[in-house]
Amino acid sequence: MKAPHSIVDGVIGVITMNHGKVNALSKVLLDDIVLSLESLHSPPVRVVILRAAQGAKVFSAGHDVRELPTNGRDPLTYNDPLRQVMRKIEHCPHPVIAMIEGSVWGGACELVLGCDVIVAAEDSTFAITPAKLGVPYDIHGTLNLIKVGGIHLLKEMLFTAEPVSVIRLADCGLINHVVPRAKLEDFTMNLARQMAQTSPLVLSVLKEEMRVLANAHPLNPETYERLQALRREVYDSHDYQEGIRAFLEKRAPTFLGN
Ligand code: LCV
Repeated sequence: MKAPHSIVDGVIGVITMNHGKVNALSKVLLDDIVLSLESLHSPPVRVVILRAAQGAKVFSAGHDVRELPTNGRDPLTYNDPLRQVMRKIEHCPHPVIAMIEGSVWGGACELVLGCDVIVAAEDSTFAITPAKLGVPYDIHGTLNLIKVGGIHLLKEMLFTAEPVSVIRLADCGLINHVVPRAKLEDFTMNLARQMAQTSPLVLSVLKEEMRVLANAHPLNPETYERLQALRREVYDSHDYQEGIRAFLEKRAPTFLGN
């Protein structure tokens, strides 16, 4: 498996992403995360930790760019494997803690920011990259970014696509804790143990309550169709093809704005 899981102390489920050098979010890796989350859904598990292998330099390089379609199809739809993982995390009855070591890129930022609590090693960074790749971020993903707050910081991250230190992200409230690498595992486990001692019924109800309340943004069909049309302008563009081609050819893209 690319995302095997284990159970620590009888109640803490740990999913470890271990897929190649950079944990690119391929369908294979994301499907494995779904399977692990399903296995950890029921008692005795009370908390889940999502992590990369110990000592990782890259937590995840984001979407597997090689799997993005270049045939005019929407690259990030409802059934995209990342969307399926995000729904699993949202509907998981337990708190899901992201434990971050290394750099987090593109779609992996959404994966992490969509977890319930985030603990990061102090030298970790986050870069949200659609503008560098010419990719139309998906609607739900954009809403999820807005929901975590820090809108000015998020806009800067989206508009520059540059890595930002977790220390700055924590200062802005996007990350819960930043700790030295050597203490990351102990710190995260202790946090998980504290959560595991509380009422699992109350935690699951609170989590679902907050999910429903945070999603109370009705969109009328016309607005939704307009957003889809805006995104389509991007995935039908020269810049989308150029962004992916440049990534695969390991060169800087030449964007034309159309
Ligand atoms: C496929 C990869 C990837 C990768 N996919 O090692 O959110 S959106 O809209 O942006 C969305 C579409 C998305 O998430 O896009 C992906 C965003 N990710 C990035 O922009 C990060 C791209 N990767 C990098 O900048 C570097 O690879 C990092 C800094 C992560 C690691 O650098 P390092 O020097 O340690 P390499 O670059 O040599 O990468 C190792 C292998 O992994 C492939 C990369 O092409 C290389 O393949 P080869 O060994 O075949 O040369 N790789 C890296 N990221 N996202 N493949």
